Amino acid sequence: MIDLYTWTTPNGRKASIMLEEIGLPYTVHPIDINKDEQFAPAFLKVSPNNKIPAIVDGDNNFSLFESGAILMYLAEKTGKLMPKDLQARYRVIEWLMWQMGGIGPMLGQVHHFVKYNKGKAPYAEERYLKEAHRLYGVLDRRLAANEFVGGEYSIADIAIWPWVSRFEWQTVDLNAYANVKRWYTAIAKRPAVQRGYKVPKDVGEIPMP
Ligand SMILES: N[C@@H](CCC(=O)N[C@@H](CS)C(=O)NCC(=O)O)C(=O)O
Repeated sequence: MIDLYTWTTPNGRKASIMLEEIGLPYTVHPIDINKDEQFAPAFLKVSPNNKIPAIVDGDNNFSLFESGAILMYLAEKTGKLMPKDLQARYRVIEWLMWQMGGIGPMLGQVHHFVKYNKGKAPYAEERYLKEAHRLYGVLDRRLAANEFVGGEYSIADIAIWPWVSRFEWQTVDLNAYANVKRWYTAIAKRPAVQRGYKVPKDVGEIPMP
């Protein structure tokens, strides 16, 4: 049994979608980051960086924070959603790192400046929107030649998809990125993704382009 500490955000949904995909039983502990629950001493024991998501694996009492590490751990534990072949595995890790270092932090800044603080910092809005569109272009070119970012559906797709699901917040028109739109729509139809999207609570349907 896995304990999952999460909230209704892209990083949180990576972990819940992964748990739904691999079919491991898990208990959800909502950490409401709008109420600063991420700073509670009990939560800091499993997530010293005071951010969600985090997990504790009841099989070995092992706790883990950082969504990319959680995806890799669960993939290795179950032998699912990560290729065995060395090069194929590192292709997936490459795109997972691209999400962790690029898509996540940059789109996070778009949410901050463009959605929540519009008009306050025009330079920041321009800078992060430009970077967002560059990243969408990179993803679109990758998906032009590959059904999923790593070839087969993998933890790299699970890491990227929840960030793309906020395309409306980012003022990004998915119709301008036909390959991303095809990939996004196909993943949105997966029952595990639909279940994982609604963890820890249902805040509405998956946005569709
Ligand atoms: N690199 C971390 C980022 C986690 C993260 O930024 N989580 C956000 C929600 S998406 C959070 O907990 N924010 C609370 C805060 O910043 O105090 C990961 O991928 O797990």
